[in-house]
Amino acid sequence: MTLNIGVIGTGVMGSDHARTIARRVAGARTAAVADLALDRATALAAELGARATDDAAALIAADDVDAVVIASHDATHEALTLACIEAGKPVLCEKPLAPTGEACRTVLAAERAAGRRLVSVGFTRRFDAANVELRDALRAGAIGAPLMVHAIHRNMTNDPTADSAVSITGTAIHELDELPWLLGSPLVEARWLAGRGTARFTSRRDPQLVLLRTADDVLVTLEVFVHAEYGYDVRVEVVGETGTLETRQERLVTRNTALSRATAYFEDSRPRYADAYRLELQAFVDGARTGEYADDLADATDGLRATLAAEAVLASMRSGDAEAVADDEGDLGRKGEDR
Ligand code: ISE
Repeated sequence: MTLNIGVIGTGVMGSDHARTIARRVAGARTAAVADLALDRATALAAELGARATDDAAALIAADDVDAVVIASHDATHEALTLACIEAGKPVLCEKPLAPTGEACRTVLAAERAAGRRLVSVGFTRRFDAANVELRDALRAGAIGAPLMVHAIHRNMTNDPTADSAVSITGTAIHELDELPWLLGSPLVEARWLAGRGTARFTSRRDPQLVLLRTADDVLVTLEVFVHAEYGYDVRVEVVGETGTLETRQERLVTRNTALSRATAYFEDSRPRYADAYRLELQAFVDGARTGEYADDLADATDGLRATLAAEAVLASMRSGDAEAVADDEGDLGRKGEDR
């Protein structure tokens, strides 16, 4: 049985997901797309043989939609995810699950009341081949115990109307999930810093530096630079007792011409993580069809933990001090087990 998926939001990520589902995910099709920009949704629907609407609630309730992907504005995630739970439809919500821990807990409570897993969260880095290889090497003891991590998250540019907090809730949120997943240890403390900012992007502090500490006392530096201009440069280095592990992934071809050697960066996350997005969507479809979800597909508890870490960073942005990351208080969702 082919899974009919409705995609809410036909912006950059939503249209990319709709096309990936339609062309590169087995066992599913893009049945409907929703966006307030109905002309944009209509054009995408025509391209994919789907139907278009400007009513997200109607799409969720529709009989020809079995599961939902939410790629609309972050502020809509909580309400739309709750509507999917109410309709009993599996949902993959783009990060963040919700802007506050309280809103994430509301989603978790609704899912628990539904009695089965329905919610997955789009922390795509878990499906990136380089990250999986690094985590496997770390788990195999390749460098001994991890001691320190240096993470870099640079965009060519980003929303010029967004404030400094969005660099955390919309960009660093990836690392706030990815790093505990890589290290197998939750984040317990955060400190936010910013120094000289670029004069070429003045709507927010840019770059920003976040210092994190895990429950295993591993220190992390996380640089977030959303108007770096030169390329989409996302990488992580783990420093261990006997060596380091680092991810690098520019384009696959290095050019050697005229006495020079050059490689190129991707423009943004879509080409850089194209296969990770496909694997994530495939994992969601497989889970929605069987009820058994891959461990690496983030659930609502993972969404809560990342948002709690983001809240600690924002608290430090306000206080200037290190701030503790709130505990998930055992709010481990339907599974009920820690990981
Ligand atoms: C965007 O929403 C993403 O998810 C990208 O991975 C991130 O690099 C970018 O900063 C975000 O705006």
